[in-house]
Amino acid sequence: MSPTISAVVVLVMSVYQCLSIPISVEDSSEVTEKDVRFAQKYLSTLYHSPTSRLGSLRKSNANSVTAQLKQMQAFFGLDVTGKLDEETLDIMKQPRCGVPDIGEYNFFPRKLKWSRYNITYRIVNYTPDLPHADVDRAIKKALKVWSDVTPLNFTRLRSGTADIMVSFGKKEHGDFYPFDGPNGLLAHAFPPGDKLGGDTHFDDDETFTNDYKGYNLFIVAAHEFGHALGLDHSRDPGSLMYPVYSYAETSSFVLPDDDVQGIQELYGPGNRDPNPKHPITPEKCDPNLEIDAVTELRGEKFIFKDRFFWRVHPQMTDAELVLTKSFWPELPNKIDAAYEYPQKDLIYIFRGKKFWALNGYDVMEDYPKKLYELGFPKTLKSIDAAVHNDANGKTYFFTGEKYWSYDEGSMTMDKGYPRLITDDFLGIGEKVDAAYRRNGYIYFFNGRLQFEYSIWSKKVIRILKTNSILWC
Ligand SMILES: [Ca+2]
Ligand SMILES: [Ca+2]
Ligand SMILES: [Ca+2]
Ligand SMILES: [Zn+2]
Ligand SMILES: [Zn+2]
Repeated sequence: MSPTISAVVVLVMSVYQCLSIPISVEDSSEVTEKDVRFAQKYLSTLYHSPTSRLGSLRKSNANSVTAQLKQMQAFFGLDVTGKLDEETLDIMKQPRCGVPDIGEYNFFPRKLKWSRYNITYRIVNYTPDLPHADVDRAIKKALKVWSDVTPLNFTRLRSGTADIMVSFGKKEHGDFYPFDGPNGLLAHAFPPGDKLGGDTHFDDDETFTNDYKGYNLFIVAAHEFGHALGLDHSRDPGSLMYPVYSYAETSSFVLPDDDVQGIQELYGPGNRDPNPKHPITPEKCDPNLEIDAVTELRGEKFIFKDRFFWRVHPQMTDAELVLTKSFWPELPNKIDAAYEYPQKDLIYIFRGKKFWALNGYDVMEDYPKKLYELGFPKTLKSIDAAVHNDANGKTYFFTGEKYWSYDEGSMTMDKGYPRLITDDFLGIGEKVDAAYRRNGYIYFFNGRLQFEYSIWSKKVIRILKTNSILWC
């Protein structure tokens, strides 16, 4: 990418800003003037297309902004209206990578990649946020994510010019792609090539960390190196190359399958993959779909599967797939069970012997706690499912073929439990994967099936496919 092209981009951005091309706004929404300006800047930075760049210098038309907005909505799987609404703005405001989602590489019809397997890198300067050794380690580990699944080798240079020059900078930092202060854009990288090609820049107005707080340097770097090796953004919200930042457990990080496919298309597989099990993003309408846990939360349904949950609004037929850690970074990747206790506006999340109480985005103090603190035997390793019954104040916990009854009022386990599931919940099978309650029914999930169980008549009313909860 030549500096001339970059200069054109900056010029176009300023034209957009001074002409203030209107974006149509969804009528009922509470989108402000400031939001509109923000959205214009977002689109001109991240959705500029080669034609609109030059075209809009002469006759800047509102159509191209609408077209960009539609492209952005399509990229993120939103309703493609071409109008700015709150849902679209929410995504625009999430911290993300500064590399455009579309447009940037349309100049280059060929796939950009390095023509050799031995690549050098150099850490040019450091952030004050972390000790040098931590930065060195994060960068090395982030490159290893890619060399593990390809024949690529990375060698560190201490001086001179390396292929991948890694640096930290603020605002305008020498490449005509200025950073934007705290949050917003976190970093960017150039596709393989000479000079700036492969170079990777971090916005040092961010706080970079080696844990879940702030922005984890390893995660941000691993994403950027994907660009430095030739990858574009992915629409798969489970992929590393998804443009929006999300924390992932770094010690157990395994490159998702979508990214493995992408990089191996460019370089082929290596022969030293230490962990060939690369996580796949679940398909909601998979006829064999089984789920880990389900709960209501303030009227919405949260359906957990692997590292994700689907969020289903009561009036919407479209389920949004979200990484659990992007909502609650402190929670484990995968969970066993979840239930809502509306009286306290809490949901409880279970994994192994631990559980967490959550109020919206916040994890309550003193959590996680241990299962035995609820009255379970200390030997119990995990639970399968949990559901609260508003009608009698009890919460039922399912473990294998048995279930327990817990009294939320007295905060004690009821006497006489565990009992056999088949003795008290006829027709739902011998185990429960997940359960939630709604309008006098409990929905029990067991494999590919869900059972609509009437609390009053104590019997199964309907049997449905598990994926019907996702409107499939
Ligand atoms: Ca370079
Ligand atoms: Ca920033
Ligand atoms: Ca479960
Ligand atoms: Zn990116
Ligand atoms: Zn830069």
